[in-house]
Amino acid sequence: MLQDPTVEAAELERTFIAIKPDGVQRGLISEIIGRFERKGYKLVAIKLIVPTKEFAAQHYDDLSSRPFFNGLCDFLSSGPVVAMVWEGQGVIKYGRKLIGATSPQASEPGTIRGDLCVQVSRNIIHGSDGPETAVNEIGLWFKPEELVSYTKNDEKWLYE
Ligand code: IDP
Ligand code: MG
Repeated sequence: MLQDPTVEAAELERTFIAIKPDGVQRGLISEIIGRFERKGYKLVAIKLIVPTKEFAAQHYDDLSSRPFFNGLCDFLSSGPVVAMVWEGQGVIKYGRKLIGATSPQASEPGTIRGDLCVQVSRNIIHGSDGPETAVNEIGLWFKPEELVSYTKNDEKWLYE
């Protein structure tokens, strides 16, 4: 079989996904995880955590000059968050497609935000927006030993 090393590397791509406090409180954990799982991505880390406001501010560091920053950090630290790492070919970019646009009003039906929420400040899910952000966010939320490498039975049916 011909092996293209770039494809192999891409399959190991990882992204950070978080179900925000509104998604947890609204009982959408399994719905959201199910969408990533059914697509064919592999869950490599997961935990339930109530972030401190300082931690939330670190996570949203790039938005610190925005008027909604304080409210956003208050909100992210207001209750349990499901922090996850998902792996798969193209998962960073396609994960964002599954999530939809930042504003649920602009998200297409069929996307997580398009189907399941209404307001930009209560948009239920976070996903890394690029390879560099993904590495940084995974490093912020997880210790290396919390990431589990394993072979999933369906990989031979998802990838040739
Ligand atoms: P993203 O979550 O789609 O990557 P970002 O622009 O990175 O969107 O913003 C981070 C989060 O900040 C959004 O998911 C949303 O919860 C919140 N946010 C973004 N824009 C606004 C706004 O105009 N008002 C209130 N909250 C906002
Ligand atoms: Mg973002």
